[in-house]
Parts: sequence; structure tokens; C-alpha cells
Amino acid sequence: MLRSGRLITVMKHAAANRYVMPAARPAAVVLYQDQRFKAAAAASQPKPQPEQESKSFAMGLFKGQVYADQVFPFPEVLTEEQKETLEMLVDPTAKFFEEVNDAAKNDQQETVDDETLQGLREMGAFGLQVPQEYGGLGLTNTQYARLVEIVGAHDLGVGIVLGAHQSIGFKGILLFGDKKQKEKYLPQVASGEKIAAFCLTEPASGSDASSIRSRAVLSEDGKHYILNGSKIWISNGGTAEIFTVFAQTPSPDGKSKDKITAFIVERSFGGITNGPPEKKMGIKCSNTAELYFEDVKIPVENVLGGVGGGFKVAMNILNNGRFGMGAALSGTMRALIQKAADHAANRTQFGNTIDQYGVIQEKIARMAIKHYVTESMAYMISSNMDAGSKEFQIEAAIGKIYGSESAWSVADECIQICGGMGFMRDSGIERVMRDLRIFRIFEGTNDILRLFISLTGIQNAGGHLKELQKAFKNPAANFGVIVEEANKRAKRMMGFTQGPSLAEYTHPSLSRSASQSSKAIAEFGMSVEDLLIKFRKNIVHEQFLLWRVAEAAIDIYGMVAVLSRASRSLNEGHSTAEHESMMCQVFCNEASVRVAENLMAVRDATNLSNFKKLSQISKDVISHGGVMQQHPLGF
Ligand code: MYA
Repeated sequence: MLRSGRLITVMKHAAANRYVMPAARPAAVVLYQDQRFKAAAAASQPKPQPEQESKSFAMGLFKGQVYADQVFPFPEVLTEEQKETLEMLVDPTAKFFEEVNDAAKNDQQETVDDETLQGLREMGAFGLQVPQEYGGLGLTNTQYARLVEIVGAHDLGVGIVLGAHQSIGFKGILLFGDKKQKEKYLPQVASGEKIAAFCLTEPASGSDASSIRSRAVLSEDGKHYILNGSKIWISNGGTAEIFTVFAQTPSPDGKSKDKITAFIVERSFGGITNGPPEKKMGIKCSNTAELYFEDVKIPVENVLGGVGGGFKVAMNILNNGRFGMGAALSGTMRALIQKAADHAANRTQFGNTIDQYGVIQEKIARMAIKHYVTESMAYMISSNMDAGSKEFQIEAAIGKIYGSESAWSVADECIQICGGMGFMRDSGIERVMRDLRIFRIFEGTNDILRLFISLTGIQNAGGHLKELQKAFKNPAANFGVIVEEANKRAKRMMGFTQGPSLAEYTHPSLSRSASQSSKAIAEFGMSVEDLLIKFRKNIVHEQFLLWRVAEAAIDIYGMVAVLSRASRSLNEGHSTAEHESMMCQVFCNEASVRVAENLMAVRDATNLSNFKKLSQISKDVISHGGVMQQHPLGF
């Protein structure tokens, strides 16, 4: 509709000249009232992507197989037009966050002022992915990731205001809404006129999402659901007007168990109140509040995704939003690394700037590698989603875990490099560290997500094993499958397994990293198979083992993501290719050792006995209500 080259030229010009600060008027209003952001995005509506068969790399991994489509070559999905649009949006977004938004002030005042919110609205920041027909910018996941990176680099608190609104708050309407629901609600939320929130967590239901107790029952006339219950720690809970609420609903036949249903709920329906803003360690400018629903009358048309389909709706919303966290945190890390590098290059101690000392060099290099892995994962996932992949839940969980843990470590090392200065509030790093802490907890704790990764993958691999068992029952009909399996096992028994070759996908100079990855993939598949054979269904109870399997999966996905990206840079002769190649090699060298250790730990008798002891130590501490041993002084 608005894709003409002329418009793009005009917008480029506008974007290049947009930041002029007249003295007398409020900056945000002057800068963004012209709606140039929206017009720029209008130039590149996402093109419908062809559906493709889902071949999740991570799912394949659990069978020791390489589904290469999603990972090699490093996916590139943006059209030239989409890239141009994005380029036009990047600079003004960064300028807004550098010159209008004040992260320290937001943190201190524990709110975002109206002028800043208005600036964000006028930029279209509340409806980045809402299709333009409903008033949004209609960005793809990859375009969204790039802008979210900028938010993460400057103000994670504002990131949560925006993210809780669109990454989860109204994402359900985008993913599952019918035409009427979309027409009614998307324009209101895309403009930022109404804020949205995602209401799942309850006092007795955190990680165990399906145990929620809020309940909605159909009214006698069948026109409404009547909702009662409460939710806690709801981001935007005190400011939102539109809620995606999950509640138990009776089964239509009245005989089977309640099932979760998702509802679009308006504050204006009445019966909704909220508690005061929670006092938090970080992301203080975002509102977090308890919500109470008392006989809230929800029209039946506001059921989202079908009666009883709410758990699936919730999981899909969360899966769908997780890549955004990796992207945002990649931006946070980039900003922290810049601070650390600046300090290290300018701080002189013992006669040299500290960047010349090996200890500091190792810290900076490790920070850069963690960032490289996080960034590679985030864009690999967003690109796969844009390419039409439907099965990315394991990858999304991996990206969230790796990004949130890496960002925490990068912030910690940034403070360490900056020394006393880093500890001072003025440096701004302590705020980032406080803000970061929650990222390992919300949107699925990293611990629960590790179990999710292992169990989802193992369940899938279990299906594969069952198919093999069937094949062996009818050898004549399945001769090919059986020969292949027999070969695999014979090689394995003789210790010849090198894993599926990745050489055809990777740059020759990274052949060592490629073979490390292949070997890790093969060993991983075998370990999963061993676990399945040993524990069968009871594997679900083996959390010490599942955790290590997930650790290995995270490392392998990281290896493949950087191997693919560095290969692309080498093949295309990027100016940073050698630097990337070194980061890839160091990561693969170290990750392959970690993978081997983690897989060994699930088999090795010493570790297994350690797990038993760890379990007992924990029980002792719990039964004692704290540390158990006698004090060294005896009293
Ligand atoms: S919002 C609250 C976040 N809460 C959670 O994340 C809850 C975590 N818990 C869970 O996810 C589930 O309860 C788990 C499963 C995983 C533990 N995808 O028997 P089951 C299927 C697809 O295993 P359970 C917040 O924090 C499964 O295959 N399917 O279930 C605010 C099975 O299917 P079937 C899934 O043991 C943050 C069925 O469901 C998934 O009860 C604010 C039952 O499975 C899945 N994931 O529990 C953030 N899981 O029956 C702001 C399960 O067919 C955003 N299944 O076999 C910030 C963004 C960044 C900034 C942006 C700036 C702009």
C-alpha cells in the first residue's frame, strides 16, 4: 500500500533531519507529534511468509539429529525494504532514549512521566507488531528485536512497560483473536491509549501455571462469564485497561475437570481493583500490582482461543514473547560492554591503562563472547519465527535463559572492571544490575525453563524411540531404517561416532568448531537415549539429570548459532569476520568441554552419588530450618 521507493526516500530524509530541539516546547511532544515513525513503518508492511514444515533444530538435537534448515546458513529474513525501514527507525529511537527518556529519573521516581509516555505513543512504540490495518507499525519479529535492543540498552524499566503491554499483554489478541476482537481491541492498545497486561500468576500459582484458582462460570442466560479471583505481580497491573486473564472454567458437560480459558477483560467491565504499586528491587518505573476480580461480567465474545484452550494460549504467548527478552538483553550487554571498555581504556593503574592487563582482557573478551552468543541466538530465533516456523519453544526458552544469565554476568563484570566507580549509583550500572535480576525469574524462571527444555525434547525423542521399536517389530517393511540404526549403534559401540557432519555448512577455517559441535550433538542424542532407556517415564522426576541435559542443550544451541553466524561473516568477508571467528572458536572450545562434562555427569557414578548426597543435604537443611552443622566455636 505504502511501499513506494519515493516514500522511503522521503522518510529517510525525515529520519535524518528529525532531531531538532526547539527550546520552548516539551521535547517529546515536538519530536514525535508528526507521526513519522508510523509513516516510516508503513513503508514496509511485513510480507506474508510461506508456511514451512517445522524442523526445530533443538527438537532434532534430542534425537542426535541435525535439522539444519533453521540454523545453516545464518537466517536472513529481512527484505531490502524492511531493512531500510528499520534503519530509519533505529537512530530516532536511540535518540529518544538518549535525549528524552531519563532512566535514572524513572528509577528514582518509580514511574515514567507522562511526557515520555506520550513520546513513546507518538513513536508507535506501543504497537510495534500490530498490523497497520489496526493502527500499529506492523513490524516483523526481527524488526521488533532490533528496536527492543535499543530499549534494553537504555532503560529496562521502560522495556517492561512496553514489553508487558505488547510482548504478552495483548499478544494473545494478535495470535488468537478473532476478527471482531482484533478490530475492537488492537487499535486501542496499538496507539498506547489503553495499556494491556497479562494476568496469569496467582498467590498459589507461579511456575505451576495450570494450578490457577481464579474461576469464571457462565451466567444463566449464557451471555457472560462471571469471573472471581486474584492475580499477583502483574506488570502494568495498576495502569492497564485491557487484560488477558486466565481462569478455570467448568467443562461444558459439567462432568470433567475445570479447564483454563483465556479472556479479554476490560477494566470498564467493573469489579476490578488493584493493589498499590509493589516496591521492587529493580525495573522500578514499571508498575507491578495485585489485581482482584469480583463478579466481573465478561461477555462470551471475549473468550480468547476457545473455551478450555487457555493453557495453550498462555504458553504460546509466553513462547512467542521470549525472543524479545534475548534481544533486549543483548542491547543491555552492548551498552555495558561499551562502559567497561571505555573505563578499561582510560583508567591507569601501576603505570598502564588497565585494558593492558590479562585479567581485564579476559573479562572484556568473555563479556563480548556472551553478548555475541546472545545476539546470535536472539536473531536466529526471531528470523525463524518470521520465516514461519511454528515449533521454536525450546529455542525461545534457551535464548531467554542464556540472555538473562549472560546479561547478569556481564553487568557484574562491568562493575568489577569499573571497581569502586561501578558500585556508585552515578555510574548507572547498579541500576542496570538491579533491573536485570528479575529477568532470570519472570516469563518462566530459568530453572523451570531448563526442565521444560529437557522434558519437551526428551518427550519428543521418546516418540522417535517408539517409532524405532515399531520398525523392529516389522523388519521386512522397515529394512532401511533398521540398517541405518544398526550402523549407528555399531559405530557407537566401537567409539567411532563423530556425529553428523556440519562441514558442508560451515567455513573451512572453523572446521574444529564444527567437529566439536557435531560430536556434542551426537553425544547428546546418545545420552538422551540412554536416559530414556534407563528411566522411561520416571525421567520426569530426575531433576538433577534434567538440569544438566538442559545445560548441554543450551551450550550446543549456542555453539551452532555462533558457528553459523561466524561462518556467514567469513564467507561474506565482513570486516569483523576474524574477530567473530575467534569468539566462535573460544566459545566452541569451552562449550564442548562443558557439554561433555554435563553429559558425563548424568552417567558417572560419582556424580550420581553426589546428587543423592545433595538431595540429602538439602533435606537436612530444610528439616533444621537453616544451616545444620555445629558452629566451629561450639556455641
Ligand atoms: S508472566 C508469568 C510467567 N509464567 C510462566 O512463565 C509460567 C511458567 N510455567 C510454565 O510455563 C508451565 O506451567 C510449565 C508446564 C512449562 C511448567 N509451549 O503437563 P505439562 C504443553 C507449548 O508439562 P505443566 C511474567 O512473568 C505440553 O506439551 N506447549 O504442563 C511477566 C503439554 O501438551 P500435551 C507447552 O506441568 C513477565 C501440555 O502443555 C508449553 O502444568 C513480564 C501440558 O504440559 C510451552 N511452553 O506446566 C515480562 N508448556 O498435553 C515482560 C507446556 O499436548 C516482557 N506445554 O502433551 C519483557 C520483554 C522484553 C522487553 C521488551 C521491550 C519492548
